[in-house]
Order: sequence, then structure tokens, then C-alpha cells
Amino acid sequence: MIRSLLVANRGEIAVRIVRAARERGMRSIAVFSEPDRLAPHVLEADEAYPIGPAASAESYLRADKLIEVAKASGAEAIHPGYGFLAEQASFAQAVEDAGLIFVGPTPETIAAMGDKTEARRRMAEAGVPIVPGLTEAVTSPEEATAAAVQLGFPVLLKASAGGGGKGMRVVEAEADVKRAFEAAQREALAAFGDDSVYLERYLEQPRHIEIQVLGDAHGNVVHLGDRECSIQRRHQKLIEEAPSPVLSAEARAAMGEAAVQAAKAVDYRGAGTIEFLYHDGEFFFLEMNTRLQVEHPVTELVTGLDIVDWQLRVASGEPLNFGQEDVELNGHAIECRIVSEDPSTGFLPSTGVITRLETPTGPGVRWDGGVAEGFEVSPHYDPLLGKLIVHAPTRAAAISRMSRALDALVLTGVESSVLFHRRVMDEPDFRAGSFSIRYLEQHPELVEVADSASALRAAAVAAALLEEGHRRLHRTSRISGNGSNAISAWRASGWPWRRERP
Ligand code: MV4
Repeated sequence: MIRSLLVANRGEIAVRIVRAARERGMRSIAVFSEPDRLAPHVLEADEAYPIGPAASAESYLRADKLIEVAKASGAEAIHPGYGFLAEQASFAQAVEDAGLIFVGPTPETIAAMGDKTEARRRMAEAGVPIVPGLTEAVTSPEEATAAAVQLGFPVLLKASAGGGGKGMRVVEAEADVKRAFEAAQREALAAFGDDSVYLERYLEQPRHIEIQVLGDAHGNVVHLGDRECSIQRRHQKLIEEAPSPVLSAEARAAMGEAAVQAAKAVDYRGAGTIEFLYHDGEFFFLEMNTRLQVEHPVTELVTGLDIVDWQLRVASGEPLNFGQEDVELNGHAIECRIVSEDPSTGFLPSTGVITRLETPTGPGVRWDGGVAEGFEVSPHYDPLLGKLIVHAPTRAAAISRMSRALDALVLTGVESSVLFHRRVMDEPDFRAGSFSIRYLEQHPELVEVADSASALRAAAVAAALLEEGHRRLHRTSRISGNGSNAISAWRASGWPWRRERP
């Protein structure tokens, strides 16, 4: 039994983990950088310790400081969350070497899955379908060219140490392999300190579908169904749902079984994700993520399981007390990642103080947030402000529920993706479930700036609602209202519940 947990993270995921620890009866210990002194994750934890200045490299990425704080505070375990040190085998090893429990898989598993060619070898051995291509790095342009010709164009050069899209190069023809190989090597070296690259057949418009797995320290592994994660921009996912709208029952079962095989092949412990590319009924192993993922809530809502709680139980040595046959998928869940980026400027980061935050409530509506009113969103960290997640009996009902919830979300002080997300909920291809990983590039209208006439109309409606809300609050007449301290029904998304026609 773990009695005290250090959460080596910040933002919404640190809040999520602190709450899970509290429900398990564990003492929660937060860490914070200078600008995070009064951040929500700090205020919700039982204790909190400073670990350095704003820059991640000097705070949340300092393995030595985190372990020092864990020891000084009497923490028995460390949960890394996602990002930062979550998939650094050396950090997991250092935690274990310090006599602490790492909430996650073993350092060996993390290292094996971090090496993309080794991961492909292990998966192929376990009978999991991998994207056609090599399972060893290519070391010269000649070798790369020969392999590409044999595989057939287009091919994709990838960094062995990669993931997340860095060091990737699509090659369309034999004449371009040499240049692309050299560029991919350089980029891989700069990004990962390792210039090994290999190649795969390039799938042009696949979907990204992943399976959540959960293993314990006693050899039991179950999968918790699939998530559709195709809607992304530059490898940042923006909308996830469970289950995928396109998988047949047979494909879902086959993918789930493959994921369990994959996890068993690496003695997987804790929560993990097997990513697949899916196209025309075929699926191929892409990568394994050896951590809790941002989008875990959609799986929690359709399975009724608390994944973070299970991470803590597994880390405490508890066996899973249910089998695959006990896992049922109910209804449909959708998550919108609300980021402090401005879609109308190509998703440029937006920073500033959150001046208002009102989050929607109601049946099947969940907000996993990491910011609060008065908190300053700084440029130092990930732009994720919080996740709006809904659950309903059907996908259509979930889309309606998400639309309603986005309308009710008030978030001011920074630019955000709320309006963009609201537009996607109305977009016919999204509603039809008809999209691939290229959805956003194929729908530029979703990020277009409103023209000045509609902006003016929106401003007029906002002003009218502002005044009306103020009158309601102060029970004043139209004549006596003085306009100060006005509270309104205006919504940042631009979709007020009441349709006003100017
Ligand atoms: C691919 C692919 C097409 N064909 N591999 C992107 C990041 C890294 N995790 C792997 N990625 C891809 N690998 C082959 N053989 C397309 C992508 C890809 C992608 C994958 C999942 C989600 C979003 C993506 C966006 C662009 C490219």
C-alpha cells in the first residue's frame, strides 16, 4: 500500500492525479516552478514544494530535484503524469534506485518501446501487424534507396529514437531518397542525439486509432477499448472520442487482442496505449505510449473504470480484479482539448491572465482543468488549459451534448480553441465520422477569421446581452442600469443560448 504520492507534473493532469490520490487515501505531494506557486495543482495537493524557475529544464524536468523532494517529503511513490519525464527510462530507473515506486511500467519496458525499431521487432515477434517496412536502421543513402525501392513509394523515413513526428520525411521517388535520408539523420541527431533512421511504407490518409491497455505486476493484461484520435494538428490532438466511429465489431476485437498481445510481449505494467494506423479495414502497429495519456477520460467514461486509480492500485502491487469479459463499452464519449492558442492565427500561443472561467456542468459533462480565474497562462508550458469531456448514449447525442457544453463554457483573458471546437461539432464530415489524420488541412474553413460584418454583429449582440444580464443581476430597469460590474450571458464561443437578431 502506497501512503504518499509525489506528482511530478503540473496543470490538469497533476490536478487529476492529486484527486485520485486523495480518493485512495494517499497523501498528495505537489511540486511547482516559480510561476506555478499558486497554480491549481499546488492548491489542491496536501503539500507542495518549489523545484526551480519557470523553464521546464530547470524545474519539471529536473529528475534529481524531484527525487530529492520525494525523499525529503517522505513520498513513497512518484507519478510522472504525461510529457516531461513520463517516458524517460532513466528517470524511472533513478526513482527505483532511490528506493521509491515509479507509477508506470519498468524502465526496461519504457526503453524498449522508446526505440521505434526495437518496438517494431518486438511487436512483429508477438504477431502484431506492423506498418510494412524495416525493423533495423539504415546506415547509408545507398541502403536507404535500395530498401525504399523494394518497399515501393511513397516511403516515410523515421527517426529510430523518435515519436511525435520529429525527424520524419516523406519520399515520393527514388531520386529523392539520398537528400531526405541525410536531412532525416540531421534532424534526428538534433532532436534526439541519435541519428538512426529507418523507413516504412507511407500511408497517405490513415486514421489514428489507439487501444488503452492496463496490466498488473502479476502478468494480467486487459484492454479498455479504442479511441479515435485522428483530429489533430501538427501531432497535437484536438479531439478524441471513444469508441471510434468506423471500427466494426470484428476490427475492434482484433485490434484489442493485438494490443493485449503487444502489452504481454513487453510485460506491461500499469496503463499504456498501443497506437495503430487504420485504413480500409486494415490496422498496423505504430507506437506504444508507456504512460497515462491526455485522452484517458473518454475511455473512463465508456468503461466506467478509473484509470488513474488503477495505476495507483497496480503500483501498490494489487492484481486486476476483473477480466476482459468484464470490460463493457457503453455509449459514446468525446473530449475537446481546450488550448490557449488562437485558431484564427494558425494556432499561435496566447498568454495572459484568465479573467473569467465558468465550466459547464450537467449529466455526462466533465471538466478536467488545470487553470483558474486569476491564474496567468505563461509561454513556458504546454498550452492545454483543460479538457471538456462528454458522455451520452450515442455519438449524435454526445455531439449535441458537447455543443451545448462548449456554448456554456466561458473562458476569457486568453485566446482559446473553444470556437474552433464548436465549429467542428457542426461540421458535416465530423458529424458523419468521415475523416482521417488530415481532417484539419482538408477543412480550412474551421479556422477562418470571421469577416468584419459578422464580428460587428457579434459585438452588438454581446453588448445587448451584457446589458440584459446586468439588468437581471441588479433587478434594475433599462433606464436605471449604470453598466458597471456587468455580468452577462455572453459566451466566448460566440454561440449564446439565445439567438438575437440585430
Ligand atoms: C506514419 C504515417 C503514415 N505512414 N507512418 C506521426 C508521428 C509518429 N508518431 C508517427 N506518425 C505517422 N506515421 C506511416 N508509415 C503518418 C503519421 C502521422 C500521424 C500519425 C498519427 C497521428 C497523426 C499523424 C499526423 C501526421 C502524420
